[in-house]
Amino acid sequence: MARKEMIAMLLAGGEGKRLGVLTTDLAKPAVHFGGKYRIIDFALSNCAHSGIDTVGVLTQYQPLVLNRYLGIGSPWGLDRQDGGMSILPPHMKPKGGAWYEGTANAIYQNMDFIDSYDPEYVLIISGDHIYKMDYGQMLAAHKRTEADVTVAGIEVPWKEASRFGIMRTGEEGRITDFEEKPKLPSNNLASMGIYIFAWPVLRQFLIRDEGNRVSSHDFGKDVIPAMLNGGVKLCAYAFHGYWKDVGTIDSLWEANMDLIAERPPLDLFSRDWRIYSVNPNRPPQLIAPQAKISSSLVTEGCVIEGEVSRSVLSSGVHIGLDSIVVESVVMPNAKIGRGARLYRAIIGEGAAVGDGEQIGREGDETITVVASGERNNWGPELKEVKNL
Ligand code: ADQ
Ligand code: ADP
Repeated sequence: MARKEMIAMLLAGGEGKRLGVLTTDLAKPAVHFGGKYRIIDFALSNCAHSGIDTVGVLTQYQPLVLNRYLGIGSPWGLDRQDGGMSILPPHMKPKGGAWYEGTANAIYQNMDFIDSYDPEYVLIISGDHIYKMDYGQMLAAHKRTEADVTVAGIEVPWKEASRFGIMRTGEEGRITDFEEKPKLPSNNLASMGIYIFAWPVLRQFLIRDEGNRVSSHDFGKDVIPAMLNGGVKLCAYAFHGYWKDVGTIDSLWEANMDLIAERPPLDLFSRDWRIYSVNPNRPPQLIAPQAKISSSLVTEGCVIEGEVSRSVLSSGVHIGLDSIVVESVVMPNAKIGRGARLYRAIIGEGAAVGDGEQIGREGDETITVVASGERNNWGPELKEVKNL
């Protein structure tokens, strides 16, 4: 293999428990987002724009749809002989083999893959974040501070701080404290779970962590704290753009709503940082005479007969006559019956909401989720549409 200065390892194998019925048969990075994307598109597009041409994708939980979607990495410019995309599921080795335990163990089990590129740096990223980030700028900061490890950090609202790894920094951004998901956070500078490591340093600590019987083999819980205690130089890279971990129902809904805010904090329309995705190749969206649509994202293959406002519709969604859809996220090929009412709902892929059914309540803050239905059905058919 040709030598690479930096390769990326994308963690995409977690169970995504907190997304509940949306991830029972689907890995979280493959969950649909923003109408025409899947969550993993953001990290992969960032790699493409940052000039990273070698990406290992670590998969484990429910990988079927994800693998099929990633293919050979063409939308992200990763269909290449020299580097490119490699899907890395757990595998057997001469000395046995095992499922990936924590995130650090997943990387440990793929040390040979990393070694084959003899990289100076390894970028670890996650498949469940919505953001645009130039990893090249982060690498430049890593070199400037002469750190062994750089952890991307962002200030989060205090009430959310206990969902993240929380850092404190001293001079020149050097990390002095790190606590994974503290019950009582002492700061609101969160780790974004995006790390650049000097590969020899990470390699050494991964081997050490494997030998530690009480470790859960996780970056945030084990490896980063061990490095801090071991005198390794860790620096924070302050990120000031939009970043959202969409690991919970509320955050997934919020991130979708952010796209249709009056001034969207994340611009999907900018030409120079496009988010690449696999085109669903559906017919154009059809807006029937009775339909009303405002402040919404509507993807191809949708048929709209009812009223839709402040909502995000994925491809092949049918919104029936006399139905009302407000502040909702509808995944591909879901069918909303006649006269149905949706308020702050997330409707799973291929789900059917019956005629006259109501999901969520007007004025209620909570987000209601309807489980995915048949994943392979093919959206609405024209003969269902009346009065065209
Ligand atoms: P979490 O959000 O809890 O915390 P974690 O569960 O470690 O993240 O998952 C990170 C990524 O790794 C996800 O994309 C997940 O799918 C994947 N993953 C998890 N287990 C895996 C396994 N065994 N094999 C392969 N992939 C796996 C982390 C950090 C925090 C930080 C947040 C930011 O630990 O410090 O604040 O990310 O979101
Ligand atoms: P925004 O996301 O703020 O709307 P644009 O997408 O219009 O910004 O991009 C402005 C410039 O900044 C472009 O050159 C784009 O490539 C770059 N850019 C966008 N997001 C980021 C980011 N998170 N980190 C680094 N550069 C970025």
